[in-house]
Amino acid sequence: MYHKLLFMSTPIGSLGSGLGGGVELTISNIAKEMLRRGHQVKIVAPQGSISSSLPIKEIPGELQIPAQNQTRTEPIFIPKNSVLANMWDYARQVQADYDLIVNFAYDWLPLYLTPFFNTPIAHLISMGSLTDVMDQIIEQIATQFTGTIGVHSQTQAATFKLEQQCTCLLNGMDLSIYQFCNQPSYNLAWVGRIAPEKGLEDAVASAKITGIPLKIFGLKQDETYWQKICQDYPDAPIEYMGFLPTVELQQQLGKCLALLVTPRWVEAFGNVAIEALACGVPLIAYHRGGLTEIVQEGKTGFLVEPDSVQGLVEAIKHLDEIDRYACRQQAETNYSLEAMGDRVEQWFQKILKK
Ligand code: HBI
Repeated sequence: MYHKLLFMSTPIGSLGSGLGGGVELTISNIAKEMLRRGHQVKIVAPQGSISSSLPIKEIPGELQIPAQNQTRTEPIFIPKNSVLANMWDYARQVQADYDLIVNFAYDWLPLYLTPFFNTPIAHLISMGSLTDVMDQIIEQIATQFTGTIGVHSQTQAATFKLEQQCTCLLNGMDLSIYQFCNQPSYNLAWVGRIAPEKGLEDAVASAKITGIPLKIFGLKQDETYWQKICQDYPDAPIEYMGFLPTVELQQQLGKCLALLVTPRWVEAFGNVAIEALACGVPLIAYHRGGLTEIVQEGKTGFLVEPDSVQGLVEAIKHLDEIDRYACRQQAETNYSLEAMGDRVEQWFQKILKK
């Protein structure tokens, strides 16, 4: 059974700009996998979106502000000539040509518009609870249109009090890009946007205490935050490796003893953790957010008490108990494009059957 699918991208940046963060990868991975399975896919995204192989309809207009920059009680902001509004006006016009519209934006408008459309709309919610206005509309649509809300983890769903009323999709990526490495060199890894909610300072502190060099990969999003870490830990053995394309990142990451995952907030999932597992790299993560559903304690890594540097240091001492190949196997079993494609296809079928 083949479907005609309209994918509505994030309005905070054009596809390929990196502004959309993890959701850019999620959209292209799911689109590629649905096309491979014989479905038709069209992606609607802000002007300037590029993709080598995916059919994109570019929409002009003012970008939306990132939800994580908003306070919990702030109202919705819709700028003049909003690209979000323009994207959904396009969807309204072409909806009859599609069996299902899939929304990847973490925004109020697409959710609010659901009852106004004839074509069913599925919403993949990409982050945990951030603002009251989003919580309210997500819970309302989850109740009114059961089964149409998708999430990446149960922990994320719990931040909206959605445990039963949503479909948990985990995530998935093209594992053929990630090479398994069984001979690590003597250093730890940390990967992510360098920003306060990611808790990099704890990984740096663990490197200082253990004396194991720490390689840091990712976009320096907050320069002052980075400077403060360098001032607070002047003699920590750290090396900033830059924001690398996936092929280079996985080459470097694969050679590390472990990936330290130190989030201060509830990460909906943990794409970088899957990338590490795919290379055979064990995880040492705070017991918080989506990571708690990824790390297989003692088998593919360790979960430690949140915000405890001592917990990280303790876990690092037990790394030789982990079989690196078990990490690769977990990625292949749960997080391949194939496995993710099955979960997404089942989600779509369930909605279309209604
Ligand atoms: N903020 N307003 C808004 N809309 C989005 O779609 C959005 C966002 N912030 C972050 C984001 N999407 C993605 O980078 C994460 O969900 C992965």
